[in-house]
Amino acid sequence: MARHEELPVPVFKSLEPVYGTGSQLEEAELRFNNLKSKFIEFFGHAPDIYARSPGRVNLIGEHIDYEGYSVLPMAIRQDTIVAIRKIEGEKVLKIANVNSEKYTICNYPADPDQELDLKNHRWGHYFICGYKGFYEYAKSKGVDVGQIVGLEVVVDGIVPTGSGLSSSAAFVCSSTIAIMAILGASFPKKELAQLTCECERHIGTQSGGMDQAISVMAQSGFAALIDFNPIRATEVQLPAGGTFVIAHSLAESQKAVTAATNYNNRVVECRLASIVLGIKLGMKAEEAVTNVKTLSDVEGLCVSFAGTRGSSDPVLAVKEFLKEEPYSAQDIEEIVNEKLEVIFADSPSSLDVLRVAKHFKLHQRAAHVYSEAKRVYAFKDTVSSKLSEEDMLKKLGDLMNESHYSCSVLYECSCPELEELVKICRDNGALGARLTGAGWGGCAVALVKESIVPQFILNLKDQFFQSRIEKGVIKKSDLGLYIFASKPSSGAAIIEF
Ligand code: NG1
Repeated sequence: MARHEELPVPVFKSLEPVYGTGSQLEEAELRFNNLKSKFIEFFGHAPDIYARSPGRVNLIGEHIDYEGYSVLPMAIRQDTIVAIRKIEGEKVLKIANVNSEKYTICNYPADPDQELDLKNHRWGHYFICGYKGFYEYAKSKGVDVGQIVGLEVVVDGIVPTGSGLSSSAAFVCSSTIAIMAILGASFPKKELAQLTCECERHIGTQSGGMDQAISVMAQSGFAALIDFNPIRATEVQLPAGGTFVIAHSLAESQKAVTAATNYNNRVVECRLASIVLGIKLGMKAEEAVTNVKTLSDVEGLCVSFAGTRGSSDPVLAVKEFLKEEPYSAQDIEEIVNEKLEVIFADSPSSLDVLRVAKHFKLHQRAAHVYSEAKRVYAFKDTVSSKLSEEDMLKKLGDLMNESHYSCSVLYECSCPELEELVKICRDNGALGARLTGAGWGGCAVALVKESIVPQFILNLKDQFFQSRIEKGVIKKSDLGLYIFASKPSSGAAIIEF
C-alpha cells in the first residue's frame, strides 16, 4: 500500500471526515455557511471548491528544520479555509476575507510572474505566495494548467496570527491547494509539502518546511516525526494520560517584519557556523563556502572529531572550535577567506541580515541546533519505549524543559512574556513547558496530566491572563482563543459540496 504522503490531498463531499462530530463539526458548519454567504455577498455567486489546511503546534525540535533536522509537531484543530472560483475573461485575483473590516479586499494581477512588494506587506501576499509557487512547480513538472484565468477568493482563518501556531502556513497551504484544485491539477501530499515550503519563501522568510509538511500531511489522532530531504511523515502516537495545553503569551511575533534581526538572522548564523566548523575540521575554505549549507552538512565531521574523544556528540566540536564570544564579520571573513556579502550574494534576505547584524553568535546557535536535534529523537524514542506512563510523561516533560532552556539561552528566541508564561505553567504542575514555533512572542505549549487540565487552565487564566484582561489587552470573552487544550487533528483537505 502507498504511504499516505504519496497520496493526493483527500477530496470530501461533506465535513464529517475532516471535523468529526460534535461541537467541532457544528462550528465548521457555521463557518462554511458563513463563508458561502460572504462569497455570494462579495462576488454574486457561490464558490466552486473549498480547501482547508490546519495550523500546528510544534512539540519539540525548534529552529532545526531549516538545518535539515527532523521535528515533531502535531496539527491543531484551528485552520484556514479558502473558498475559490474561476472568473473567465477578467485576469485579476480578488482576495477577500470573512473578516472584511480587519482584512480588506486585495486585488492582484492574474500573473504568476509578478513580484511581491515586500516593503508594503499586505495580508493577501500569502495567497500570492501559493499562486506563484503553484505555477512555478507546475511548470517545472511540465503540467499543463491551461490559460491563465482570474480567481475570486474568500478566506476564513481561525489560527491566531503571530502566535507560533503557523497561521501563515495554514493560509499558504490552503491557498495553494485551492488553486491546484480549481485548475484541475493534483500532486501527492509530499510534493505539496515541499512546494508549499518554497511558496512561503516568497514572503521573505527562509522557512524550513515543518509547518507546511504537518499542515498538508497530518493524520487525525497522531503527532508526526517529520524528516526532510526527502520529506517524510511518520505517525507518532502520544501517551493517552498527557494533554498538550497551548497558551498565548500575548506578545505578537511578526516574523515577516522582523526577519532580518530574528528568523533569517539565525538562518545566516547557522550557515556561518557550519562553514567555520567545516574549515576547522579540515575542509578547504573555498570548498566549505561552496558546499556547506547547513549544520547537518558538517555533522559527520563533528561526530568524527567527537569520536577522537570517545564520544559521538557533535557539540564537542562546537565547544572545541567555535568561541563563545560573538564573532564580528571581520573575524569570520578571516577564517573563511571571503567577504560575507559574497557568500550570500544570491540571497537578498540574507544580505538584509548582514546589513543590520552587529555580531554573530556561532557557538551558541550551533550548540542549540545539535542538542535540539538529539532531543527530537529522544522524545520519539521515549514515546515508543516500554516506560510506565508516569515515567514516560516525566521524561517527555524534561525534554521539553531542556528544549525551552536551549531556545531561550542559546538561541535567544524567547521574550519576557514567554518566560513568565512558561514559569507559570511549570509552577502549576506542567510536566514540561516550552515556547513553540519561531518564538520572540507567540505561544507556549505545556504537557499536563489529563486529570489536572481543567484546574491548570483556570490557574493560568488567573495568574497570567486576568491582569491582561484588566489592562484591556484582551477581552474576557476571547480567552478561549488564547488558552486551550489540543488534540492531534487532521491535515489538509479539499471539500466540494
Ligand atoms: P512559525 O513562525 O511558528 O510558523 C517558523 C518556521 C518553521 C520553523 C519554526 C521554528 C515558517 C513558515 N515557519 O515557524 O519552519 O523553523 O519557525 O522551529 O517560517
